[in-house]
Amino acid sequence: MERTLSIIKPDGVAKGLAGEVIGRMEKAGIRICAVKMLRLTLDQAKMFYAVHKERPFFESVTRFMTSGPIIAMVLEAEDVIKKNRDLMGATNPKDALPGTIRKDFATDVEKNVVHGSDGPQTAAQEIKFFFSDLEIQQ
Ligand code: IDP
Ligand code: MG
Repeated sequence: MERTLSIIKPDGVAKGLAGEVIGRMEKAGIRICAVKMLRLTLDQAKMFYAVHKERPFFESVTRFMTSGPIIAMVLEAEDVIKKNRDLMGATNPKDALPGTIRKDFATDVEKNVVHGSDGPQTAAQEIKFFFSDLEIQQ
């Protein structure tokens, strides 16, 4: 069993897509073992996206991530990092496959509805960023 961190970003929450996104995950056999809604501060958003701090979109994406509440979740399944990335689709909705969350609902390359960890190490790091062990259902 593998775990990953998923976020329904401020645009996804504002558009009322929480149920749709979670439904797609559950239909794919993914178990949700932790969930919380919160609003990031700018400092927290910059910490979360620190890996992108030299990129031209860093200021904009961190501001966007603080623009409203988000829903952070820990997902569990076999090969869930890849399963979740497949459900999400490519970063830019223009490149995303039909039937993916981003193809169906993203506004643009920044406001793309969902986040998903991209590897085992980032998954562990990102889960820890949002959740303590006590908040995750075994
Ligand atoms: P990912 O979310 O598919 O893993 P990353 O490259 O890790 O994509 O980028 C993190 C987030 O930064 C993206 O989901 C998106 O919100 C934003 N982003 C990425 N590339 C661009 C860009 O070229 N312009 C604006 N925002 C971007
Ligand atoms: Mg990424």
